[in-house]
Amino acid sequence: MRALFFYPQVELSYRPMSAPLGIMSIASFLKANGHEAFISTDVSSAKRIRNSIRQYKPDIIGVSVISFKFLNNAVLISKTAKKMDYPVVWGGTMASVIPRLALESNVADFVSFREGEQTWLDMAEAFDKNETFENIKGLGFIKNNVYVETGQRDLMDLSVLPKLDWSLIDVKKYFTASYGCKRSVHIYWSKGCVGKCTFCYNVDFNCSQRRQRPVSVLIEEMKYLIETYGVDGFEFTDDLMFANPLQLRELCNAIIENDLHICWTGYERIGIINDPEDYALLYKAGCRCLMFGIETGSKRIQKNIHKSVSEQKMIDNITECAKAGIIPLTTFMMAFPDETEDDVRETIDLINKFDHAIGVLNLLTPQPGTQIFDELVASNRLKPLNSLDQYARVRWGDKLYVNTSNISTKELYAIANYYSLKGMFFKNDTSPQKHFFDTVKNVFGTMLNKGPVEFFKLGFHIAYTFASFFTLFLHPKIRKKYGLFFD
Ligand code: B12
Ligand code: SF4
Repeated sequence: MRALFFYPQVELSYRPMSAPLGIMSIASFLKANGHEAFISTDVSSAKRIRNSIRQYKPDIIGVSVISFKFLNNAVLISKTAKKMDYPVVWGGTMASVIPRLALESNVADFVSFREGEQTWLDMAEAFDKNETFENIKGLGFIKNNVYVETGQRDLMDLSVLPKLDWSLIDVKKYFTASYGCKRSVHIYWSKGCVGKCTFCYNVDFNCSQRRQRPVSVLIEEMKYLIETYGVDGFEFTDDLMFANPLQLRELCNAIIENDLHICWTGYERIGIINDPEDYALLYKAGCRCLMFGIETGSKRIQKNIHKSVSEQKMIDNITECAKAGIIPLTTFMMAFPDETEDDVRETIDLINKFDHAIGVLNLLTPQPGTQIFDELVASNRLKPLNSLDQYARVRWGDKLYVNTSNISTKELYAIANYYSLKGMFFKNDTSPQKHFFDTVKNVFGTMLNKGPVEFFKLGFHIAYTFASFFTLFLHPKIRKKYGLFFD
């Protein structure tokens, strides 16, 4: 079977997209098992999509829909492919949580749930034998106007996966400048996280489990990227880099022993790396930034969202991380259901305690497929959207889509704007100015690559977003109430 996978584009995104790791993994697995697979990212118009389909002459088309911002382009790809009479399969983190909408809108013939490697291999084998897909686990489809799901698949043992085949994409297109390196690409070692946070996709999508690829496979892949494309850094997309210190030592020692000389970033949980020597080892292996999802300073909210961590552990871990020379990036959230002024003040107090860490504050966007979303729907506080178009219009993360906290939306925006500005200009001892100028350089580099029309659209979007941060100064009372001042 010949499969062609499309990776949709996100409108108005200044960040270079990450390499399409999900469909690369599926395509590499298919190829290793004797099938043909290709990836197209040439998706900016129906004409280009048609050209890709004509070029690769696939038997079946897959579309990766990993976040809501992909939706408009994913719909264009699917409609174009279906007009040419190709069967279309949607998959990815977002497709998995709204399968019926995709199927009922007639943009997909099948939706594949959760990880797609084994499901695609089963589909390829069924295709070659001229059999139906209807008995293959992990799929949703509509038959005789009735929605059918074929049952959940077990999570895969990642050691059976081959090395990712990076020749499937134009690697240089995905280079970003990141914490000390100029040609960094996204990569993954593990899938999933052991956490049970009520706002996170992991609990359902990865059944709160973390699985990893063999370190030898990862190192081989990194070496190949360094030697073939001159890659000098990696951004790990793993939700939880290390579930225990042994995993940390295994990876760091392998990087050091293989003389990779790279810099890299990753996501970690508070309370797992406690030994200063482990932070020193991380630095020696090239780790330059670790992102810690702290979320809230309120014990009450911590309990509600199933993410309880002691404040002393947070302070200890972040201090040790910074001492080792690794930038600790701390992320916080506000606008949780029933969050009160006191909860918000506790979070602000906590952010202010980490003056050697870069703090990012996001407002909660309840996502389908998470416990928080289901609870809000069950209690009639949130209405699920009922079309792909509505989902595509939500400004995920940028604007509040629903506010179920006890704080006014105006106050939440003011606090979020304050931390956005603080993160950019008013920083501390980890050289945020450099961080800011690196970001500006990245943004302009990416904008210039997009061509004149996108350049102006994107320029306007960035200027608008940037200007909106300054609306903070229109609210002196809120600034005074929460102490939102710059030193
Ligand atoms: C890298 C990343 C980004 C990057 C780049 C994203 C991009 N568009 O290229 C950045 C940082 C820019 C980003 C931004 C955002 N992201 Co993001 N991101 C990720 C991250 C960390 C890694 C994705 C990845 O490569 N995973 C590794 C591969 C191997 O796994 P995978 O992609 O899931 O693929 C597997 C399956 O999904 C499935 N599959 C995937 N594609 C397909 C296709 C077919 C046809 C089939 C059958 C199966 C299939 O099989 C694959 C192999 O097992 C994920 C979390 C995660 N760890 O996955 C979040 C994640 C995808 N992001 C998410 C979100 C919400 C966002 C934002 C909207 C956040 C915001 N508020 O702005 C923005 C969206 C902007 C955008 N540009 O898309 C959510 C999506 C949730 C959801 N249910 O839709 C995730 C899951 C994070 C989370 N904690 O909730 N993101
Ligand atoms: S710790 Fe992070 S990745 Fe893990 S479940 Fe919680 S929010 Fe998700």
